[in-house]
Amino acid sequence: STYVLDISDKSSEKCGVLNVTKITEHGKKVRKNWASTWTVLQGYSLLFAKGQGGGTSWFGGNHSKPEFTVDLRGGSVEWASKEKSSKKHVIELKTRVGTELLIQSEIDSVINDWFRALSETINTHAWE
Ligand code: I3S
Repeated sequence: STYVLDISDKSSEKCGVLNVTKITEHGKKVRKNWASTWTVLQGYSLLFAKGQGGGTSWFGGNHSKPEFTVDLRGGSVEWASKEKSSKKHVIELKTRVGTELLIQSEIDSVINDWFRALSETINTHAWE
């Protein structure tokens, strides 16, 4: 794909480095693979780009190539139960097409801000 996300775009609502893993794809359980991931919330899209060396390298440039995009429309977000992960501060994001992701940060304020932003996006947009 030649699509390049311009992270300096003023329409970017939120971005940062989070720990992310997919746990379900198209309704099927997949093996966890936690990775430090550059994450951008843009409108109702959540874009992920895996960073090298902990993710900070993405801050250096203005462009990163999204590796994975999630459409938040019709999805849901909640705090993950202890059964889903032994980590603390874990958000469980479910999409309409049956993808489930866990999103985590060790930093309370960071993950709380993301929880708020994702909830607002999911609850604010009107879906057909
Ligand atoms: O839900 P699980 O299977 O306990 O998740 C853990 C495993 O994915 C583990 O990897 P391997 O089983 O491939 O070695 C990860 O290292 C852990 O981080 C996973 O658990 P947490 O509780 O960290 O999400």
